[in-house]
Amino acid sequence: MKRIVLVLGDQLTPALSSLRAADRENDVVLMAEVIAEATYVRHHKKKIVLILAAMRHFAAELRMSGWRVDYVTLSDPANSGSLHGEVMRAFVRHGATHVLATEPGEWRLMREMAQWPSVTLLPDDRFLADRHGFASWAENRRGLRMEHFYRLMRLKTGLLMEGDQPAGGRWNFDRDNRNPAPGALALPEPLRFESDAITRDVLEMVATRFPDHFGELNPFWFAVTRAGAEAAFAHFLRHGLRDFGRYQDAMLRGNRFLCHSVVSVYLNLGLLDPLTMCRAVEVEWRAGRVPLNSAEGFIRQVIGWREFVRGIYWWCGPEYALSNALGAHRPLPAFYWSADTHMTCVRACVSQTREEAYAHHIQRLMVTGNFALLAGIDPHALHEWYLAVYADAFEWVELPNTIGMSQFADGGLLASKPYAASGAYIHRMSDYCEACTYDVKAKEGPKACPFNLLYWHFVARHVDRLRGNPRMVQMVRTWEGFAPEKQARLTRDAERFLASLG
Ligand code: FAD
Ligand code: DLZ
Ligand code: SF4
Repeated sequence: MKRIVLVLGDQLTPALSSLRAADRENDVVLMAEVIAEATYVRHHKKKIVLILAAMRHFAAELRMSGWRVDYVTLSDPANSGSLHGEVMRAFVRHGATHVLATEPGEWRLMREMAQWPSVTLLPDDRFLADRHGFASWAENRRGLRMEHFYRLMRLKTGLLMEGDQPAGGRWNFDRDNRNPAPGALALPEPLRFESDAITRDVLEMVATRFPDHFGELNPFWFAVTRAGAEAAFAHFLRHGLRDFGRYQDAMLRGNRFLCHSVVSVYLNLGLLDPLTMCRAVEVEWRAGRVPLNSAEGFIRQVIGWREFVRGIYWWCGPEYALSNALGAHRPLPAFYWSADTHMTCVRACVSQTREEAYAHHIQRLMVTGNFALLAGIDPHALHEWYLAVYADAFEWVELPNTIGMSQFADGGLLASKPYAASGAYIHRMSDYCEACTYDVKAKEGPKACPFNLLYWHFVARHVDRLRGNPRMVQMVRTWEGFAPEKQARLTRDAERFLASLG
């Protein structure tokens, strides 16, 4: 029986489970650029280029290694516009009757593909923790904490272990990782790549077909091949990893990447392998080239957070996307698209997102995420924003980060407390406030930093819920200790600001 092996845009891995199970002699690999996948949210232009250019390069690599690949471009006049339509057309072209595929990374497609008439879906085993293993771990626990899960992953992989003990005597070195940034000049930059003819074709096509999508197309400098992604990661190992831990939480107007690896874009497409990366990081530490806090910090993000959020995504089911435990319903302010705001921190993060389709974790969590949390923005609208604007955004990783970590919309399933902070946090970790119309030190009045005003408004809105959280109860007591006139002034100023959001 001849089969169609459907390989999706974020499955660009030669050892993918579907390719391992396929027969190179008889089966046909199908890769299809379809409008439905480019528009289920209106992805950033750079994200579309990254994915389609990487798909085209991967198809060429598969052909080189002996696969028969049927590649449908977006500009093919017969393109049906959907993955299902393309599979049906491929059945006819190749006389095939069955599809073999690795499970997709989204409930939306998972549910759709499971309905296809003749399909085999294989687990996506490019992760350390399989979905069912995570579910049995999660089901037997009262609370889900990344830190507990992470220790299991350390034990499972042996990464940074001395026997059954963590290297350096601690599992987590985060307390060494909270330095503000040094001068921008001391920092490395990610490796940038020239576009070849294949990528230039995609750039041209995206410019023509998606002119209204958010984001700048040029300069486009992401790698679009495995070799490129590996070079980008090797560059990070050499130049970024040493200070990765120390400056992980810092933000600077003059440097968008600091010591971050900027590899999620490659990892999430399948161009890099998480365990291989972490082993390479461990080698750097064992060779004495990088400190343990950096190596451990990086490894924790990859085998801890990345795996943990994926486990939560599949375990919680499709309804997780609708969580709204804090009852937040304010529409997403227009400046999330335009960057047109006097808040320098938000302006910097949104402008950078528009230009790069990238912002690092603290920019996502403590600036755009924190603002939305404090202002009570509808978490689903925010989720669609994050899914659209970042080149590394796929729902299995984006959704739990947004709904759970950033918005506390799952009521504390993923995070032990809301990541809510006043302007003081942003001031400590960045140089944004120095260039802001607002005064980060002002707590009230027209010049007061909106994060300060909204922080108390947030506490006041959720007094009952926050009182039950040992990590937030002090903030509730502080609010309740304010004189009624002060509470009224803060509430009035915050509401005036919220009304100005439109
Ligand atoms: P580095 O700081 O260099 O970290 C190394 C790697 O660790 C990353 O490449 C990534 O694979 C992994 N990692 C770090 N933190 C996380 C995390 N919280 N969850 C999962 N993996 C993590 N990450 C995505 O890959 N896709 C998303 O769509 C995404 N959406 C997010 C939305 C919000 C609201 C927040 C707060 C975080 C989101 N993250 C997402 C997590 C994190 O911000 C990015 O992984 C990181 O910024 C990618 O940049 P980097 O490769 O330079 O990461
Ligand atoms: C994100 C994306 C885009 C923009 N385009 C395509 C495409 O044309 N063809 C394809 O197979 N995949 C694409 N993708 C990735 C899918 O949306 C992704 O596989 C699902 O979101 C599951 O993670
Ligand atoms: Fe952001 Fe407030 Fe600082 Fe301005 S003063 S940059 S709004 S934190």
